[in-house]
Amino acid sequence: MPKPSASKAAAETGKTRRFISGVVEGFYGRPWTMEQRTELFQREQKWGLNTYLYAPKDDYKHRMYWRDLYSPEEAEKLVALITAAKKNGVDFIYAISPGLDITFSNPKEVATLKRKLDQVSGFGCSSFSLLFDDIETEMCPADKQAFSSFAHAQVAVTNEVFKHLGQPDTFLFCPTDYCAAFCTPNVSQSAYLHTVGENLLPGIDVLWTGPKVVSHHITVESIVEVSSVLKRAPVIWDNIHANDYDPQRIFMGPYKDRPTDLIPKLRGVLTNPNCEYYPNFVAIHTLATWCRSGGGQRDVEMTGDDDDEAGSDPCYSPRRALTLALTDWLQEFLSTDQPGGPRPLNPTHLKKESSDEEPMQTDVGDPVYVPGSGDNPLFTAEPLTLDDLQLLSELFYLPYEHGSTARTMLTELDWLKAHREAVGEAETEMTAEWRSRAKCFDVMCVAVFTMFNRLSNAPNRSILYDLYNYICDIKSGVTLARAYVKQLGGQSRPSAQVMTDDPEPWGFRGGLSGEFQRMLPCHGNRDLFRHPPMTSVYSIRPFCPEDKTEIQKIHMEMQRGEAKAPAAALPALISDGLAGGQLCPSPSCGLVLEDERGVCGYALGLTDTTAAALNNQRALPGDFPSMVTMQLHPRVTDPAPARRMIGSLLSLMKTSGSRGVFCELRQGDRRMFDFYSKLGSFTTLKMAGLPQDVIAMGTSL
Ligand code: GDL
Repeated sequence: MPKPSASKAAAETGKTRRFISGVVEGFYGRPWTMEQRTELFQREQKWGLNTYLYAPKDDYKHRMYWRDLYSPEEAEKLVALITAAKKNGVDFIYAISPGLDITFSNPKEVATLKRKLDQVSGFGCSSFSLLFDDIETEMCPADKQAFSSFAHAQVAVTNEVFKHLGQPDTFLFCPTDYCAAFCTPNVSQSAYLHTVGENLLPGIDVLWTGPKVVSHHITVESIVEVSSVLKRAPVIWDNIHANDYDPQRIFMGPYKDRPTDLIPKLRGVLTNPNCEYYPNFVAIHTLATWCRSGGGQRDVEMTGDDDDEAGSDPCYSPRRALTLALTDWLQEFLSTDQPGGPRPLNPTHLKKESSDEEPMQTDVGDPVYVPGSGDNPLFTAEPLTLDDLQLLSELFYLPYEHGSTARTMLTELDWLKAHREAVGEAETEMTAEWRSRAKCFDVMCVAVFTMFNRLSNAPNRSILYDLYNYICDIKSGVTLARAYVKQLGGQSRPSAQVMTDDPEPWGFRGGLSGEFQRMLPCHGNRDLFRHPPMTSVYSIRPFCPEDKTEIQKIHMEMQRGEAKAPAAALPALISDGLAGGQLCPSPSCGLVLEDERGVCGYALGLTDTTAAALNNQRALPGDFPSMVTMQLHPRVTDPAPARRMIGSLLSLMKTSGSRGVFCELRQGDRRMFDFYSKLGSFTTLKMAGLPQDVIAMGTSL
């Protein structure tokens, strides 16, 4: 017998329902353990969060095998979990995702769904959710006959299940169009959302991720708009800290870019954070701070200040919320989490003293080894500091933003590169400013290594192990950058480990996926770090025959510029045929650079130059059977897109089987000569038959 709806009762008595706040375990990949979830409930209670939505995408019986009932062993664990949630004042919402293969119009399917939820209800669970995210939107023939749209099918089943369960106080529905970017043509005109808004029973709340799947900002206006279509305030499913889409990223920056003015306009916020449980301390702690800051009252502690971005929130400062979180997290790092693990670090243990004091007794009664005067001193590490955690958070900040130290490191590396290039290859004397900034960069790199060492020695191993891959990765990246700056400053030879012909496997960073990315013409276009403001936005795309005229124009214009005399006076290059349109680039070996005005550069390659070289009476240099030619319109003053374009072309040529490429340059073309010289990999070649004022340069691939 369905019991009366508590939410309806609340609505009738005018009682406001509590703001839903907490965590959704809704990511792809390895679900959290029961122990981690139980610990999460304790944290939620401590920090004032009230909800946990159970929705692990890769838990068999949540999605793929949603029809299957839980075994007695599984049931026992779920009962314990639901009990633990209750004990900690956390509302446990059980979600199920039947959308992969349910036939909405088949009563047997609906009965199966009810049976499954009845089983979970029997475990003591009283809050439920039906999720229809990330599924095929095409209905099967039977459903097409029964329902006028996909939204109607979902709403009919959801309403029926909601009623079957006695109209629970908390019942959430995740639509298939769960963010503005998925709505056609937009939120206010989305037929799907209108159907949901008009037909879903009022006691059911709707999940929404904001403008995008991972929303950078969520504005009050956007929520007002979607609420009017849905006819209810949504519960935000926030993917700001989710990292299941990129194995190299993890997010430990503060909850951010959601004004606290949103709170009265929302039904709740649930964060779907990183797959790794322990590094979510910051994500959940700062969300809790944000939720507490939303009473409309200025909190002196939390008020944004000059250090926060312009237009900062009067009630919430991400910077301060982060410091609060990191201060608490530090205590956890410093406490041993497993028997037999290292003792909590105590600064007095750190002195490398040899003494003839009595050995100290440990908990288990083993004598502590104290090295004698001639012995090796004990390995010691300084304890982790708040500054280390601050740095960790800044290196792994947020999906659309690096933390301030990370930004400074990128800016400095960029400056050091650009200014070393400006000085020129021949000059070895660097300016005092360059040296001093290189030194500061080095200090920043060392701080990363120190942080790595202290983290690796932290007594809490569970947190460390969750972070390990990420901190190793950043350590390697910073090591490479540091070596590169030293090389630029003439302090070391080109990084031996990286440039060798026979690298260790860590020389092939990123594996196959890395290779795919480097091969794509747009590789590098999507860096989170923006270079100093540029006036143009460039894109690189594959060459097509229609580009020939524009390429010829740039080619002719540059020739005129070089010669300051009629083109006929210039020595002929093999590549003139490529740029002039008489020769075609080899398949997939042509790229075109465009800005807002159109084609502004090209890079073309010929994998086998034998015939073309013969026509020009040249003898090909043995190891360089292929040729490239590249040119940029003078309006392109930024060297970065050109570097990206030649990098991509070389990758494409390598994939096409080339082992070495050369290019020919007229001596008047200083610009391209400087460009190739600064790339580092091209060197001048000897080539028989070369006209006097033509230079050949080449690189192995
Ligand atoms: C999604 C998925 C979620 C995933 C997230 C980030 C929702 C409603 N669904 O689209 O399971 O973790 O992206 O990759 O967000």
